[in-house]
Amino acid sequence: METPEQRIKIAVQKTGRLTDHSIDLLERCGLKLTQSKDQLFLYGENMPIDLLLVRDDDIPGLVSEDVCDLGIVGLNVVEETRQRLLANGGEPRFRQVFELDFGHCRLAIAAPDGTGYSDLSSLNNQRIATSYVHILNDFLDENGIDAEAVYFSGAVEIAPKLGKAEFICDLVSTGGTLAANGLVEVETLLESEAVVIQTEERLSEAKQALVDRMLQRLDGVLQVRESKYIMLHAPRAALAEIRDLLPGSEAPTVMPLDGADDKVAVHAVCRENVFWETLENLKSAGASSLLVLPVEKMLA
Ligand code: PRT
Ligand code: ZN
Repeated sequence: METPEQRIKIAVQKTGRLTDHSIDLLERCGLKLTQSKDQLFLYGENMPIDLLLVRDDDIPGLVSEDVCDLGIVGLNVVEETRQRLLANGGEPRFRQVFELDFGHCRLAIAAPDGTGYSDLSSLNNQRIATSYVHILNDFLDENGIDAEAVYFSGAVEIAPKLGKAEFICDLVSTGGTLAANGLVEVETLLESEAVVIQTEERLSEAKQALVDRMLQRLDGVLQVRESKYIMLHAPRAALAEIRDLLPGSEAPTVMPLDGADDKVAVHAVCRENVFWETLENLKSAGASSLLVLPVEKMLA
Protein backbone atom coordinates (compact mmCIF):
# COMPACT_ATOMS: atom_id res chain seq x y z
CA MET A 1 0.00 0.00 0.00
CA GLU A 2 1.28 3.46 -0.92
CA THR A 3 1.78 6.20 1.66
CA PRO A 4 -0.54 9.23 1.25
CA GLU A 5 2.41 11.13 -0.28
CA GLN A 6 2.60 8.62 -3.10
CA ARG A 7 -1.06 8.96 -4.04
CA ILE A 8 -2.16 11.69 -6.41
CA LYS A 9 -5.17 13.90 -5.74
CA ILE A 10 -7.58 15.27 -8.29
CA ALA A 11 -9.81 18.20 -7.26
CA VAL A 12 -13.37 17.81 -8.52
CA GLN A 13 -16.51 19.88 -7.86
CA LYS A 14 -18.41 18.37 -4.92
CA THR A 15 -21.96 19.19 -6.02
CA GLY A 16 -22.83 21.13 -9.11
CA ARG A 17 -22.99 21.17 -12.85
CA LEU A 18 -19.54 19.64 -13.37
CA THR A 19 -19.69 16.86 -10.77
CA ASP A 20 -21.29 13.97 -12.67
CA HIS A 21 -19.41 14.62 -15.90
CA SER A 22 -16.07 14.87 -14.04
CA ILE A 23 -16.53 11.62 -12.12
CA ASP A 24 -17.84 9.82 -15.19
CA LEU A 25 -14.78 10.94 -17.16
CA LEU A 26 -12.38 9.64 -14.50
CA GLU A 27 -14.26 6.35 -14.24
CA ARG A 28 -13.92 5.96 -17.99
CA CYS A 29 -10.16 6.30 -17.43
CA GLY A 30 -10.42 3.06 -15.46
CA LEU A 31 -10.63 4.50 -11.95
CA LYS A 32 -12.84 2.60 -9.48
CA LEU A 33 -14.00 4.88 -6.66
CA THR A 34 -15.49 4.55 -3.16
CA GLN A 35 -16.79 7.46 -1.09
CA SER A 36 -15.16 8.32 2.23
CA LYS A 37 -17.39 8.54 5.34
CA ASP A 38 -16.95 12.32 5.60
CA GLN A 39 -17.86 12.61 1.87
CA LEU A 40 -14.79 14.78 1.28
CA PHE A 41 -12.99 12.19 -0.82
CA LEU A 42 -13.62 9.53 -3.40
CA TYR A 43 -10.86 6.97 -2.93
CA GLY A 44 -9.37 5.13 -5.88
CA GLU A 45 -9.66 1.40 -5.18
CA ASN A 46 -7.59 0.13 -8.06
CA MET A 47 -5.11 3.02 -8.52
CA PRO A 48 -3.35 5.32 -6.02
CA ILE A 49 -5.52 8.26 -7.11
CA ASP A 50 -8.09 10.03 -4.90
CA LEU A 51 -10.63 12.71 -5.74
CA LEU A 52 -10.97 15.65 -3.36
CA LEU A 53 -14.55 16.96 -3.50
CA VAL A 54 -14.64 20.76 -3.13
CA ARG A 55 -16.35 23.95 -4.29
CA ASP A 56 -15.37 24.71 -7.87
CA ASP A 57 -13.99 28.13 -6.89
CA ASP A 58 -11.35 26.47 -4.69
CA ILE A 59 -10.03 24.11 -7.39
CA PRO A 60 -7.43 26.31 -9.16
CA GLY A 61 -6.01 27.41 -5.79
CA LEU A 62 -5.71 23.83 -4.56
CA VAL A 63 -3.87 22.84 -7.75
CA SER A 64 -1.71 25.96 -7.69
CA GLU A 65 -0.62 25.18 -4.12
CA ASP A 66 -0.13 21.49 -5.00
CA VAL A 67 -2.67 20.30 -2.43
CA CYS A 68 -4.03 18.57 -5.53
CA ASP A 69 -2.00 17.48 -8.55
CA LEU A 70 -4.82 17.83 -11.07
CA GLY A 71 -8.20 19.54 -11.12
CA ILE A 72 -11.33 19.61 -13.28
CA VAL A 73 -12.98 23.03 -13.36
CA GLY A 74 -14.59 25.61 -15.66
CA LEU A 75 -12.26 27.82 -17.68
CA ASN A 76 -14.20 30.80 -16.25
CA VAL A 77 -13.05 29.90 -12.72
CA VAL A 78 -9.49 29.18 -13.92
CA GLU A 79 -9.25 32.56 -15.64
CA GLU A 80 -10.81 34.50 -12.75
CA THR A 81 -8.37 32.86 -10.30
CA ARG A 82 -5.41 33.48 -12.62
CA GLN A 83 -6.26 37.17 -12.93
CA ARG A 84 -6.91 37.48 -9.19
CA LEU A 85 -3.57 35.89 -8.26
CA LEU A 86 -1.73 38.12 -10.73
CA ALA A 87 -3.57 41.25 -9.53
CA ASN A 88 -2.54 40.44 -5.95
CA GLY A 89 1.10 39.89 -6.86
CA GLY A 90 0.83 36.10 -6.68
CA GLU A 91 1.79 33.52 -9.27
CA PRO A 92 -0.68 31.02 -10.73
CA ARG A 93 1.20 27.70 -10.55
CA PHE A 94 -1.11 25.62 -12.71
CA ARG A 95 -1.45 25.05 -16.42
CA GLN A 96 -4.36 23.93 -18.55
CA VAL A 97 -3.85 20.54 -20.18
CA PHE A 98 -7.18 19.50 -21.74
CA GLU A 99 -10.50 20.98 -22.79
CA LEU A 100 -13.27 18.57 -21.89
CA ASP A 101 -16.23 19.56 -24.06
CA PHE A 102 -18.74 19.78 -21.20
CA GLY A 103 -19.87 22.63 -18.95
CA HIS A 104 -20.09 24.92 -21.96
CA CYS A 105 -21.14 28.50 -21.23
CA ARG A 106 -20.01 32.03 -21.92
CA LEU A 107 -19.26 34.99 -19.69
CA ALA A 108 -21.30 37.83 -21.11
CA ILE A 109 -22.38 41.38 -20.34
CA ALA A 110 -26.13 41.91 -20.45
CA ALA A 111 -28.41 44.90 -20.08
CA PRO A 112 -32.12 45.38 -19.34
CA ASP A 113 -34.10 45.10 -22.58
CA GLY A 114 -34.54 48.57 -24.05
CA THR A 115 -31.21 49.94 -22.76
CA GLY A 116 -29.74 52.08 -25.51
CA TYR A 117 -26.56 50.04 -26.15
CA SER A 118 -24.56 50.84 -29.26
CA ASP A 119 -21.01 49.61 -28.60
CA LEU A 120 -18.50 49.17 -25.77
CA SER A 121 -18.38 52.92 -25.16
CA SER A 122 -21.99 52.64 -23.86
CA LEU A 123 -20.43 51.00 -20.77
CA ASN A 124 -18.49 54.15 -19.86
CA ASN A 125 -19.42 55.48 -16.40
CA GLN A 126 -21.84 52.58 -15.83
CA ARG A 127 -21.93 49.98 -13.03
CA ILE A 128 -21.66 46.29 -13.94
CA ALA A 129 -22.64 43.66 -11.35
CA THR A 130 -20.57 40.46 -11.47
CA SER A 131 -18.87 37.62 -9.58
CA TYR A 132 -16.06 37.82 -12.17
CA VAL A 133 -14.53 41.13 -11.14
CA HIS A 134 -11.01 40.33 -12.36
CA ILE A 135 -11.94 39.07 -15.82
CA LEU A 136 -14.33 42.00 -16.21
CA ASN A 137 -11.80 44.63 -15.09
CA ASP A 138 -9.21 43.15 -17.41
CA PHE A 139 -11.67 43.31 -20.31
CA LEU A 140 -12.60 46.92 -19.48
CA ASP A 141 -8.92 47.94 -19.21
CA GLU A 142 -8.03 46.26 -22.50
CA ASN A 143 -10.80 48.17 -24.22
CA GLY A 144 -10.13 51.48 -22.49
CA ILE A 145 -13.57 51.56 -20.85
CA ASP A 146 -14.11 53.41 -17.58
CA ALA A 147 -16.85 51.41 -15.82
CA GLU A 148 -17.27 50.15 -12.26
CA ALA A 149 -17.36 46.40 -11.52
CA VAL A 150 -19.72 45.83 -8.57
CA TYR A 151 -19.10 42.50 -6.81
CA PHE A 152 -22.13 40.20 -6.43
CA SER A 153 -21.56 36.68 -5.11
CA GLY A 154 -24.77 35.28 -6.64
CA ALA A 155 -28.12 36.22 -8.20
CA VAL A 156 -26.29 38.77 -10.33
CA GLU A 157 -29.25 38.97 -12.70
CA ILE A 158 -31.37 40.88 -10.16
CA ALA A 159 -28.80 43.66 -9.66
CA PRO A 160 -30.40 46.07 -12.20
CA LYS A 161 -33.86 45.61 -10.60
CA LEU A 162 -32.32 46.37 -7.19
CA GLY A 163 -30.82 49.55 -8.62
CA LYS A 164 -27.31 48.29 -7.82
CA ALA A 165 -26.01 48.31 -11.41
CA GLU A 166 -26.99 49.25 -14.96
CA PHE A 167 -25.42 46.11 -16.51
CA ILE A 168 -24.53 42.60 -15.38
CA CYS A 169 -21.68 40.28 -16.36
CA ASP A 170 -22.51 36.62 -15.75
CA LEU A 171 -22.37 33.09 -17.17
CA VAL A 172 -24.95 32.24 -19.79
CA SER A 173 -25.72 28.86 -21.31
CA THR A 174 -29.28 28.66 -22.69
CA GLY A 175 -30.03 32.36 -22.11
CA GLY A 176 -33.20 31.42 -20.20
CA THR A 177 -32.18 33.21 -16.99
CA LEU A 178 -31.41 36.45 -18.84
CA ALA A 179 -34.71 36.31 -20.73
CA ALA A 180 -36.67 35.59 -17.53
CA ASN A 181 -35.16 38.73 -16.01
CA GLY A 182 -35.72 40.95 -19.03
CA LEU A 183 -32.02 41.14 -19.89
CA VAL A 184 -30.30 40.91 -23.28
CA GLU A 185 -26.68 39.99 -24.03
CA VAL A 186 -24.53 42.76 -25.44
CA GLU A 187 -20.91 41.50 -25.23
CA THR A 188 -19.15 38.13 -24.79
CA LEU A 189 -15.97 38.17 -22.68
CA LEU A 190 -15.08 34.49 -22.58
CA GLU A 191 -16.22 31.17 -24.08
CA SER A 192 -15.88 28.58 -21.34
CA GLU A 193 -15.97 24.82 -20.85
CA ALA A 194 -14.62 22.42 -18.25
CA VAL A 195 -10.84 21.95 -18.45
CA VAL A 196 -8.19 19.84 -16.73
CA ILE A 197 -5.50 21.80 -14.95
CA GLN A 198 -2.21 20.42 -13.69
CA THR A 199 0.05 21.77 -10.96
CA GLU A 200 3.35 23.31 -11.99
CA GLU A 201 4.98 22.25 -8.73
CA ARG A 202 7.75 19.69 -9.14
CA LEU A 203 6.47 16.22 -8.24
CA SER A 204 8.36 13.13 -7.10
CA GLU A 205 9.25 10.77 -9.92
CA ALA A 206 6.61 8.25 -8.87
CA LYS A 207 3.87 10.86 -8.66
CA GLN A 208 4.86 12.45 -11.95
CA ALA A 209 4.71 9.04 -13.62
CA LEU A 210 1.22 8.52 -12.22
CA VAL A 211 0.05 11.98 -13.35
CA ASP A 212 1.45 11.31 -16.84
CA ARG A 213 -0.30 7.94 -16.95
CA MET A 214 -3.62 9.52 -15.98
CA LEU A 215 -3.22 12.29 -18.54
CA GLN A 216 -2.48 9.73 -21.25
CA ARG A 217 -5.65 7.83 -20.36
CA LEU A 218 -7.65 11.07 -20.33
CA ASP A 219 -6.28 11.88 -23.76
CA GLY A 220 -7.37 8.43 -24.95
CA VAL A 221 -10.88 8.81 -23.53
CA LEU A 222 -11.27 12.26 -25.10
CA GLN A 223 -10.10 11.05 -28.50
CA VAL A 224 -12.36 8.01 -28.42
CA ARG A 225 -15.45 10.16 -27.85
CA GLU A 226 -15.40 11.45 -31.40
CA SER A 227 -13.65 8.51 -33.02
CA LYS A 228 -15.22 5.83 -35.17
CA TYR A 229 -13.78 2.74 -36.81
CA ILE A 230 -14.86 2.50 -40.41
CA MET A 231 -14.64 -0.57 -42.65
CA LEU A 232 -15.53 -0.73 -46.33
CA HIS A 233 -14.77 -2.39 -49.63
CA ALA A 234 -13.37 -0.16 -52.37
CA PRO A 235 -12.50 -0.58 -56.04
CA ARG A 236 -8.69 -0.25 -56.31
CA ALA A 237 -9.20 2.44 -58.95
CA ALA A 238 -11.19 4.61 -56.50
CA LEU A 239 -8.86 4.15 -53.52
CA ALA A 240 -7.31 7.64 -53.62
CA GLU A 241 -10.70 9.34 -53.82
CA ILE A 242 -12.14 7.19 -51.01
CA ARG A 243 -9.14 7.86 -48.80
CA ASP A 244 -9.70 11.60 -49.21
CA LEU A 245 -13.33 11.24 -48.18
CA LEU A 246 -12.55 9.50 -44.86
CA PRO A 247 -13.01 12.21 -42.20
CA GLY A 248 -10.03 12.90 -39.92
CA SER A 249 -8.30 9.61 -40.61
CA GLU A 250 -4.58 9.01 -40.86
CA ALA A 251 -3.14 6.20 -43.02
CA PRO A 252 -5.92 3.61 -43.44
CA THR A 253 -5.16 -0.12 -43.54
CA VAL A 254 -5.70 -1.50 -47.04
CA MET A 255 -6.06 -5.29 -47.45
CA PRO A 256 -6.61 -7.54 -50.45
CA LEU A 257 -10.01 -9.21 -50.80
CA ASP A 258 -9.98 -12.91 -51.48
CA GLY A 259 -11.01 -13.65 -55.09
CA ALA A 260 -11.50 -9.99 -56.07
CA ASP A 261 -8.32 -8.49 -57.53
CA ASP A 262 -9.95 -5.20 -58.44
CA LYS A 263 -11.22 -4.57 -54.90
CA VAL A 264 -9.64 -4.00 -51.49
CA ALA A 265 -10.87 -3.78 -47.91
CA VAL A 266 -10.18 -0.44 -46.19
CA HIS A 267 -10.14 -0.05 -42.40
CA ALA A 268 -9.60 3.35 -40.79
CA VAL A 269 -9.95 5.14 -37.47
CA CYS A 270 -11.75 8.42 -38.11
CA ARG A 271 -11.11 11.00 -35.40
CA GLU A 272 -14.24 12.91 -36.29
CA ASN A 273 -17.87 11.91 -36.36
CA VAL A 274 -18.91 9.97 -39.45
CA PHE A 275 -22.15 11.40 -40.79
CA TRP A 276 -24.66 9.81 -43.17
CA GLU A 277 -23.58 12.28 -45.86
CA THR A 278 -20.00 10.97 -45.62
CA LEU A 279 -21.22 7.38 -46.06
CA GLU A 280 -23.35 8.42 -49.04
CA ASN A 281 -20.36 10.19 -50.62
CA LEU A 282 -18.17 7.12 -50.05
CA LYS A 283 -20.81 4.95 -51.67
CA SER A 284 -21.07 7.29 -54.66
CA ALA A 285 -17.28 7.01 -55.03
CA GLY A 286 -17.66 3.22 -55.35
CA ALA A 287 -17.37 1.99 -51.76
CA SER A 288 -19.59 -0.91 -50.64
CA SER A 289 -20.20 -2.98 -47.47
CA LEU A 290 -19.76 0.11 -45.31
CA LEU A 291 -19.62 -0.45 -41.57
CA VAL A 292 -19.07 2.19 -38.85
CA LEU A 293 -18.21 1.01 -35.32
CA PRO A 294 -17.69 2.91 -32.06
CA VAL A 295 -14.16 2.85 -30.64
CA GLU A 296 -14.02 1.83 -26.98
CA LYS A 297 -10.40 2.48 -25.98
CA MET A 298 -7.44 4.11 -27.67
CA LEU A 299 -3.81 4.50 -26.60
CA ALA A 300 -1.59 6.55 -28.86
O1 PRT B 1 -20.92 25.14 -4.99
P1 PRT B 1 -19.99 25.52 -6.09
O2 PRT B 1 -19.29 26.84 -5.88
O3 PRT B 1 -19.04 24.39 -6.42
O4 PRT B 1 -20.91 25.64 -7.40
P2 PRT B 1 -21.37 26.90 -8.27
O5 PRT B 1 -22.78 27.21 -7.91
O6 PRT B 1 -20.36 27.99 -8.24
O7 PRT B 1 -21.24 26.31 -9.74
P3 PRT B 1 -22.27 25.57 -10.71
O8 PRT B 1 -22.38 24.13 -10.34
O9 PRT B 1 -23.51 26.36 -10.92
O10 PRT B 1 -21.41 25.72 -12.05
C1 PRT B 1 -20.15 25.12 -12.18
C2 PRT B 1 -19.57 25.49 -13.52
O11 PRT B 1 -20.46 25.08 -14.55
C3 PRT B 1 -19.37 26.97 -13.80
O12 PRT B 1 -18.21 27.49 -13.19
C4 PRT B 1 -19.29 27.00 -15.30
O13 PRT B 1 -17.98 26.64 -15.71
C5 PRT B 1 -20.23 25.88 -15.71
N1 PRT B 1 -21.54 26.36 -16.22
C6 PRT B 1 -22.08 26.00 -17.42
C7 PRT B 1 -22.41 27.19 -15.62
C8 PRT B 1 -23.50 27.35 -16.49
N2 PRT B 1 -23.27 26.59 -17.59
C9 PRT B 1 -24.60 28.19 -16.10
N3 PRT B 1 -25.54 28.33 -16.87
N4 PRT B 1 -22.38 27.81 -14.42
C10 PRT B 1 -23.42 28.58 -14.06
N5 PRT B 1 -24.51 28.81 -14.84
C11 PRT B 1 -25.58 29.69 -14.26
C12 PRT B 1 -25.33 31.18 -14.53
O14 PRT B 1 -24.51 31.73 -13.53
C13 PRT B 1 -26.75 31.74 -14.49
O15 PRT B 1 -27.18 31.94 -13.17
O16 PRT B 1 -26.82 29.40 -14.84
C14 PRT B 1 -27.55 30.61 -15.09
C15 PRT B 1 -27.69 30.86 -16.56
O17 PRT B 1 -28.08 29.70 -17.23
P4 PRT B 1 -29.02 29.78 -18.51
O18 PRT B 1 -29.09 28.39 -19.04
O19 PRT B 1 -30.37 30.25 -18.03
O20 PRT B 1 -28.39 30.74 -19.50
ZN1 ZN C 1 -18.67 28.15 -7.33
